[in-house]
Amino acid sequence: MSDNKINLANSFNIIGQVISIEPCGNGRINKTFKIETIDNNNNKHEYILQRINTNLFTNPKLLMNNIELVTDFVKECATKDGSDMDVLNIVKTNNGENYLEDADGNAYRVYDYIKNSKSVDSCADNPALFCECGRIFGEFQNMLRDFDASLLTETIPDFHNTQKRYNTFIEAIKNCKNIERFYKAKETIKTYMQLAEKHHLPTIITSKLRNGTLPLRVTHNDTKLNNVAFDRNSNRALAVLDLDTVMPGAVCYDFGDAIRFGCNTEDEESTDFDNIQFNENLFREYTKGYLSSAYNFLTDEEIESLHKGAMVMTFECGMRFLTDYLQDDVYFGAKYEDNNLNRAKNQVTYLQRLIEKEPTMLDIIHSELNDILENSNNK
Ligand code: GN1
Ligand code: MG
Repeated sequence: MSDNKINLANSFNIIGQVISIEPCGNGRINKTFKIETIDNNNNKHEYILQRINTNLFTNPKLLMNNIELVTDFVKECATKDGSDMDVLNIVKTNNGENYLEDADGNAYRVYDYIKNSKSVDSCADNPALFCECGRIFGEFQNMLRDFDASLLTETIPDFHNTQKRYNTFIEAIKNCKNIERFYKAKETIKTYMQLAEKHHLPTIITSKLRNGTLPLRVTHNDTKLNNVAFDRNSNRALAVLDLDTVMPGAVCYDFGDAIRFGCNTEDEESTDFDNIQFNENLFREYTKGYLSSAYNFLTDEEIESLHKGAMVMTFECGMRFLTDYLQDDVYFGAKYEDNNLNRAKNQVTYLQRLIEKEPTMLDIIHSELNDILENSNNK
């Protein structure tokens, strides 16, 4: 534990003496640590310390302003609705700021650690966890229904504008200076381009947002399973984490990104492409949980768009990995030379499985919705 980190932790309004600061979580963007402290009465306290990636989030002030607005709003909703949802709580600096900028321009923030919580990267062995994950993301969207989106800064403009992402991808292909990488990626690039054209993936959601078929809402935009805190004992979903990308968006982005990450039988980092399948059972669980808390505010068009969101988010994320590969890993970074190419191959293999399962996904969505409607009518 370096003195620097201890000093950093002590610049925030934490209780007690720091006893440990350890790296935690699997986020790709920010660096995350868990702080443990002990107070004079021997009580332990836990916090999360994060270094904000200011290469992407170039304006941490506006980013933290967004997070403060959203967490305050959700806290109020949870109290009003009698919900047991826990909400990230920003620990202010000793000067009362919601983040700290050091002399080198690095930005840090601290949250209370969600009490008695754990995070999970897969729920293949415990499908009920994924139902919980869906329920809490549905509830989160539901709470943000009346939030005034004009108060939010777009922290990363056009984050899920798949059409723009596609244009950037095409530009990256044209401008790629790394010839070796270009040739290694050629077949994968071709597959992405063919699927884009055949299934209209770059425009299928963006065009519906533009013409008003799908409403623009406030969404989370990064709904990976590991962005939910679960109760260590009961496995109930306690809180939604990683609020950096809460921005205007389509509900199917959130549904879709959760399915992209959670229903792939292989991890995002896996290179065992032949083993990549769509886990139908987990899809049913997520859909059940999500619709239970979201069905009463979704429009028919939104319900019909959910499975498309899974395809579009997988396409988009894979394409972002591939773009990054062509641009020498400037965004996501890489643990080894072809990491981003392999991530892109993983995603495109999974995308093909999702496309095959389109009718199955739609059937499950309809049957889960019918069950919920029947149950609510019988009450
Ligand atoms: C990043 O930070 P993390 O790991 O939750 C990325 C997401 C990608 C994801 C892929 C701000 O999320 O958009 O889907 O990696 N977040 C940002 O694993 O770009
Ligand atoms: Mg995250």
